[in-house]
Amino acid sequence: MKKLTNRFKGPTALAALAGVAAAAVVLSVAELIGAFFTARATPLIALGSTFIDFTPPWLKDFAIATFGTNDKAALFGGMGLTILLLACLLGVAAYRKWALGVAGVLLMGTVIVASVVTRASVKPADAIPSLIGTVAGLVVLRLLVTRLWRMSSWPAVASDVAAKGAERPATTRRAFFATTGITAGAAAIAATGGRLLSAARSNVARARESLQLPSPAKAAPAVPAGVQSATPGVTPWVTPNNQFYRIDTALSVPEIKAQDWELRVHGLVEQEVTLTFQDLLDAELVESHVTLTCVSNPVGGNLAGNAKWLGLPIREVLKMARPKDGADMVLSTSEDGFSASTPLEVLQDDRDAMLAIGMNGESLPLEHGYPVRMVVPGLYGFVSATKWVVDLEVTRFADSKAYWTDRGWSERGPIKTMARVEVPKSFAQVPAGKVAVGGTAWAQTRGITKVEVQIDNGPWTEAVLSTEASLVTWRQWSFEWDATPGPHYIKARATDGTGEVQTDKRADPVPDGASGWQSVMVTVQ
Ligand SMILES: Nc1nc2c(c(=O)[nH]1)N[C@H]1C(S)=C(S)[C@@H](COP(=O)(O)O)O[C@H]1N2
Ligand SMILES: [Mo]
Repeated sequence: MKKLTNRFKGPTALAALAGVAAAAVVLSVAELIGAFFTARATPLIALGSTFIDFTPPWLKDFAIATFGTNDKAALFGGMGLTILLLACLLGVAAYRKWALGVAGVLLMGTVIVASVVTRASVKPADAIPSLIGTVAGLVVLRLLVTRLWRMSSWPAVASDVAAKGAERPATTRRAFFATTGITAGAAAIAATGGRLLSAARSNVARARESLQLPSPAKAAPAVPAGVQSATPGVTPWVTPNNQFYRIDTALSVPEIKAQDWELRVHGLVEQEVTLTFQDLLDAELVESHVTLTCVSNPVGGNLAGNAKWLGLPIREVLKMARPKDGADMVLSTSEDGFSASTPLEVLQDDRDAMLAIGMNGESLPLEHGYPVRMVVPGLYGFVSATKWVVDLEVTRFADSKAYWTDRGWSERGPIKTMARVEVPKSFAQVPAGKVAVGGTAWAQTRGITKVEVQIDNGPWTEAVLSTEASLVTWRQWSFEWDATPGPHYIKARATDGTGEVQTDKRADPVPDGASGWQSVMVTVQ
């Protein structure tokens, strides 16, 4: 029994450690060298992105519902754990049979290289860091495993291990830990250095700061007084850039220099058009407030934001390209390979769908699509709001599929009417008497004409609507509630400009947006 414990506990744990060190070397060496290549092609980012691409809709939905805009941190956490476990197995396998170790490292290298080279807009040379990392990992694994074999204190495990260790000088446990420790330390330094170096080498953020936006040919209509809900604590009507929700598949934000940016407009068009950033600066830009909404937003969720956008109406670009008969969709693609299918007529009508370069008076923040993104009033972001947009293909819904359509989501995504209760918050404790209730409602392009509130199973009562700024922005509301002690439920529902009352039918975000009435439980004291 003693023998068995020794055999499996001692060397196995150390072998696992060796595996972890080797995997750390693969990733950190590749990360460090990767600083000189495309950021998106460093192994951790590429692996994570590949994982996202294969994420089924239910899991994406779960991740966003559970972690919200922290979904990326959660992804990296999960990925780290998985790699850790596999690395332990790798070490143990290599210790038992070296050929298995070689196979394991090569498999790891292959998976990384495959995920690197299948990213959009990466060059074959971007595989170099991962290849070097793989070789380095293999060398380190061999080094550490050899030390383990040479440790005389283990009873022979298998005959070939014994044979290998027999005639060599013995290594001590301490020497093994020292080597592993140095390796792990070096890996940590290399990985951190790689990240810092990537950041230092990127000057897109600085270029963005110094970019001067032109003034619009058509300024945004002045925001009328009284758009803000009278209830304190309701979301600001204009969402500041640093509070604007961020949802995308980009683990590393694409860094596109404005002077390198080009948009190709092609497909079913009479005339292919290529636009440069300078073309946009020189064009007649328009400015308008538009509320963006994510299809993954659960009832009562906060994946919606309202900003003042500056850009060129896509209508004008399409006029130059002249779509052919039969075209009914524009497939917009980002530099990192995301794509969205937007109905052609939506981009041609007077709602001012735009190629935006400005957000609330600044250049687009990098994570919101710098230098150019699409903003399309009335449609969820996944079918319209392509950030880092570089390609518009005029095509047909029957011929092309967008990124999320291929992953179980709808090919079209008009925004559903939604009322949100923001004050009081769920599970709040409030004093009896007059309680200010308030929130935000939206039904972009149709507008909000009524919000009603229901307490428990009482009558639906009209809330006070704040001033309407336009049909493409959200509208806030407030409601004075005479609260009596005890637990209560506050529900809200909106009516849109067509007269349709928000449905109480519950739907999940997949495939075309959540619906249902939000119900907020509060305790009145
Ligand atoms: N390139 C790119 N653009 C994208 C996405 C993406 O994953 N990649 N996500 C879309 C989705 S689902 C939404 S809801 C909006 C969110 O825009 P925001 O992050 O600026 O709020 O961007 C859209 N544009
Ligand atoms: Mo979204």
